[in-house]
Amino acid sequence: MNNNGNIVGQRLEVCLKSILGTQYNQDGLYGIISAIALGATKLHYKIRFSALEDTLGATGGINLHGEQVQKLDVEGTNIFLDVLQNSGYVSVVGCEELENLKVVGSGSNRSYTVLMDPIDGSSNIDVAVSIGSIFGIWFTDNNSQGTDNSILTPGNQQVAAVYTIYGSSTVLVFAISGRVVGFTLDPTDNTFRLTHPEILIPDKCKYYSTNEGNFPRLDPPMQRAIIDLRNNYSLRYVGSLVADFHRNLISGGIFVYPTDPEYPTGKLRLMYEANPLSFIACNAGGDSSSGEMSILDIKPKSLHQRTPLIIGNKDIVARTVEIMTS
Ligand code: P6P
Repeated sequence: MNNNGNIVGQRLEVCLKSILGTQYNQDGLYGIISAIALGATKLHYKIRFSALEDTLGATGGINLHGEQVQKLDVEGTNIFLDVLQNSGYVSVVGCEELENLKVVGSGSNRSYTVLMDPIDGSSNIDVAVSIGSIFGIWFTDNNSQGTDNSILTPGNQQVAAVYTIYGSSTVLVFAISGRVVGFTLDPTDNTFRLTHPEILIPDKCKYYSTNEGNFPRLDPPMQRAIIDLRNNYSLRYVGSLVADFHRNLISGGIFVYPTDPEYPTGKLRLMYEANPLSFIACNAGGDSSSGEMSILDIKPKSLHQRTPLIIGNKDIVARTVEIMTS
C-alpha cells in the first residue's frame, strides 16, 4: 500500500476508479483510459509478433508529413480508433497518421476528444527497439465539434494524458490532475497492474537525451546548452520520444529536441506528442518548454504543427532554457 491508498499489483480499472472518485465525470475518463489500455494490449501482441506475421516494414505509402508509412502505423491507428469509438465517450480523434480530425461518434455521452500518436518511434520497429503510443484527452467543444477549431486550445486545457511504451515490458502511464501513475501489462491474464503508484521526476538526475548528430547544425547558444548537459549528465538517446521520455521521468533527466535548419519549427508535434507528455511531466513535478514558452501555454494554429521540445526535470529544463536563450 502506498500513501495514496493504491496497492501495487492492483488492476488498472480498480485503481482508476479510486483515483477518479467523484472528481471527474468518472465514466468518461474511466471509459477512455480503459479503452486505451485495451488497445495497448492488442498492439503489444501485434508488435511482439510483427516479424512473424509479416507486419514489419513499410506499406509503401507516404503519410501527410512525407514520411514512410510503416505497417504497424496503420495497425496502431486502426486499433486505437476502434477502441476509442467503442468506448462510447469519444466524439473526435486527431491522429498523426490522419490529415484531418475524425468524428467517431456524437451524442451527449461523447464529450471527449483524443489526440494521438498511435506509434511513436516507427523507425525503431524493424530493429526491435522500444516504441510507444501517446494520447492527450480533452473535453470536446461541442460548438465546433470535428473542426480544427475544436482542438486549437493550449495543452493546459487537457483533462488527462496517457502514454504506453512497448519495451522490455509494456507500461502504461497516465496523468490526471495532480497524479501520475504507471501500470505494467501482465501477459498471463492481459491486465495492466499498478507498478508505479506515484511517479515524480527525481531531483537527482542521471541522463540527458538529444540527437548529438545534430550538434553541428545548432545555434551557438543551443550548442552551449548541450555542452552543459554533456558536462553534467550521461547521454541516453533511443530515437523513440516515449522511450527517452519514460527513462527521464523515472530515473531523472531531460530530453531536448531544439530547432535546427532541417526542422526550423522543431521536429516533434505539439498537439499529440509535446502536449500530452508535457501534461504528464508537469504533473510529475517536472516542466517542459519550447525554449520560448511553456509547451502547455502555446496557442496552437493547426493539428499537426511542430514545436521545439525541452522536457524533464524542472531545474534542468530551466537551466537549459536559460543558457539557450542567453
Ligand atoms: P531523430 C521518431 O521518429 C520521433 O518522432 C521521436 O519519437 C523521436 O524522439 C525523434 O523522432 C527522433 O528524431 O531526428 O533524432 O531521428
